This record gives sequence, structure tokens and C-alpha cells, in this order.
Amino acid sequence: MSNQNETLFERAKQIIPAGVNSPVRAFGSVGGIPRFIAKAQGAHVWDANGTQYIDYVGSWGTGIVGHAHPEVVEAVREAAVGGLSFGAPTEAEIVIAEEIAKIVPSVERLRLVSSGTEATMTAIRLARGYTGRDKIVKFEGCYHGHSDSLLVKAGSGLLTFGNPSSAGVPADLTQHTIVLPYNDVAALKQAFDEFGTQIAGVILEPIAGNMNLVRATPEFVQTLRQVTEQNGAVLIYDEVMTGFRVALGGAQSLHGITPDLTTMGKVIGGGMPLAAFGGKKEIMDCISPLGGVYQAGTLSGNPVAVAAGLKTLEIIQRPNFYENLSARTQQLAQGLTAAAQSAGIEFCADSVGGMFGLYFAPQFPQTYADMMASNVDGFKQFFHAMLDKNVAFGPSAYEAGFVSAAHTPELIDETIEIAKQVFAQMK
Ligand code: KE4
Repeated sequence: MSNQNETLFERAKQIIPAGVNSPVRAFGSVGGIPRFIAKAQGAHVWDANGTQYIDYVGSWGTGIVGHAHPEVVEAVREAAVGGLSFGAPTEAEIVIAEEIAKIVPSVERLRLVSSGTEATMTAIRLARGYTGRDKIVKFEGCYHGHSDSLLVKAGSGLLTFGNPSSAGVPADLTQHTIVLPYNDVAALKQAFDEFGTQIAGVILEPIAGNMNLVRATPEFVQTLRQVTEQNGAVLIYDEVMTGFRVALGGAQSLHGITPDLTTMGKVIGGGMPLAAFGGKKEIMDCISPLGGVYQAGTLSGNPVAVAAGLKTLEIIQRPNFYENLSARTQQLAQGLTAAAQSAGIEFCADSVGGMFGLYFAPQFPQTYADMMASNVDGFKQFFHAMLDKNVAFGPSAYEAGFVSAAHTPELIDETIEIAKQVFAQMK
């Protein structure tokens, strides 16, 4: 049987650089042929050959209620027949902003955009405009989208290609970006001792997901809140991935930290292009046209995307949604760990809410260096062996994985049984 994925990949490469519209999809770091998805439903995707997979990518965390959830599809259909985009305000945008602010109390004002990159790029500009300072701090291994100031030792994509900073980004721009080691309290204190009052803001993945899942330690996040408070720097929690994913209220609700700004995406669009930035009113009031920090977007608050997001936010607030999601994800992490251990394979897996990390390493990574020391070849072998047995994880050792509400205990058990066979082969 001809491999449609291969045929499509060759054709795609004739018109789209590397045949994909986002680098990680090209399988560059794991090798092999990307699967071209023909359709998705619940916990499954089907590729161009009609092959079905249990999907643990979920559009990188977006698909928390399951692919093509009938209520979300219906909400999109209903919105679409009323018009796809107006370039004018709608009531639904107020409703979703109020809903997000109810779920994330640190958000006093919020603006919708179309991607996580836009959200973080604007949050950085806001921090600079609000403080009048230029320096920003990010952490090694964290990825916040592809705006110039943040493509410095980015984690997702670039780290996967072992390219710690992007070509085309002017050095005189990135000189304002201080990159610190993740979870390194001493380095953080030192940076603020040295530059404190020059720092406009700090942006953090509060639970990293772009160097695989790496939890920020309580001491690290508490110190970060203290030094930003003391120095008048804006603390930005980038919850594009963790928001509504690790808990309903995101990582900030688990940390008990109130950031000044929060960026969100993925889940809030329910699969459609929708993201947001929000936080303290006094900071958000600096955004155009109220204040001097410019930001705009033709499709910002798009009515069809908002409809998908609103329905998704309704579903995830139903009773026991997170209890079930966390239990399923924990079942997967614990089951895979037990399967590897019984096969004598060095492997562990961690989970927080509906997000998990798989590590071919003796223990959970706490730093970028820990993650870089993990056995990437072991991951590649596991990734392809599982894919050949119709289980799809993210095609990179540096990406977190995602469980949806559609992943039943039986599907998790099925995944673990398949992994037992794979680990046995890997010995
Ligand atoms: P987007 O511009 O891709 O919507 O969001 C950028 C972004 C910002 N902040 C965090 C914490 C993120 O995880 C992301 C995007 N995440 C990647 C997954 N590692 C998106 C997948 C991709 O790049 O294709």
C-alpha cells in the first residue's frame, strides 16, 4: 500500500518550507515521516493512510475536551452561520473575558489575540511600556512563542534543533534579554542584585512544557515573586500551555502566586486560533488606545474562535472534570513508569493535571541541563515503536504530552499494554 503520508510530505515540501507550518511537526528531531492528519475525534486521530492512533499531542494541549467534541463543533457551526469575522466588538468577547477573569482572579483586565506568540510579545511590550525599562528576563529551556525578544535559548522547536537562538534576530535587541537557568534561585537573586531596577519584566513558564515537563520549585517561584515585587519588575506567568491544563486556575492556582500579567492560549480557543493576555488593571490600562503601548489584530476576538473557547470553558468547569483528567494522566505516567521498570529500562514519567512528561532518565529533570542530559535516543526509539503500534506522542524529547477528557481508563490501559511490549523490545 502506498504511504500517503510520504506522498503528501514530498508534495508539501515543494511549496511549504520543510513541508510544515510549524517546525516541530516535521519530525526533524525524531526522524521519519510526519503523519498527515485526515481527521480527529475524541482521543483519536487518523492519518492520510486511514491509520488510527491514540493521540497524546492533542494539538499541543489545545484539545483538552477531546477532538471534535460535538458541543464545541455545534457552537462553531452556530457562530459561523452568523458571520465569520466582523472587525468590530461583539458581546461574546465580553462574556469570554468575564469568564476567564472569574476563573483566573489575577486577571482584572484582558485582551484577546490570535496566538500565544502575540500574547507574550504584547505582555513583554506592556511590561516595558509600563515600567519604562528595557531589560527582560526569561529562563533557559522555556519557549514563549517566536517574537524576537524571546527567541533566545528558546525551548520548543529551537532547542529540538539544538539551535539555542534564532537567526534573523538583531543582537542589539537580544542584549536586553537576560537568560537565567530555570529553578536557579541564586542566579535569579544575583541578576536582580545586578540589574533589578533595570528589569521591566520576567516571563516564566510556571511549569515548563517546552523542555519537556519541568516543575518550577516553590522556592524558585516565591523568590521570583519577591524580587520582582521589590524591584518593580512585572511578573508574567506564561500559561499558554499550563492555563486551564494543569488545573482549572492554571499553575498560578497551584503555586498560590499572583502574577502581574498572565498569558493564555491553547485551551481557551478550544482548537481555534484564540489567545489572551491579562492582569493588573493599572498595567493593562497602558495598552492602546487607553495608553501608549500599541497592540492590535484583525482577527482578535474572532467570533467563531470565541464560540469554541466559550463552550470549552463551559465543559471544563463541569463537576469532576479535573479530578478525572488528573487521574487519567497519573494512571498513564505511573503505568508507563512501571512498565519500563519491569523491563529494566531507565525511564520515569511525571504528571500535573492533564499534562505529562516522559523522561529516559533516572529521575525527573529540575533544570534545562538535566533535560539535556536525558537519553534522547531512547526517546526516539520509544516514540517510533509506539507510533508503529498506533500510539502518537509529540515528535520531540523536549515536548510535554497531553491527555484529554476523551481518554478513558481503558484507552490508558491499552497504551500501557502497548508500552510494555515496546519496552521489552528496547532491552
Ligand atoms: P503559539 O504562538 O504557538 O500559539 O504559542 C506560543 C507559546 C507560548 N508560550 C508557551 C508556554 C507555549 O508552549 C507556546 C507554544 N507551544 C508549542 C508547543 N511546545 C506550540 C507547538 C508549535 O510550536 O508548533
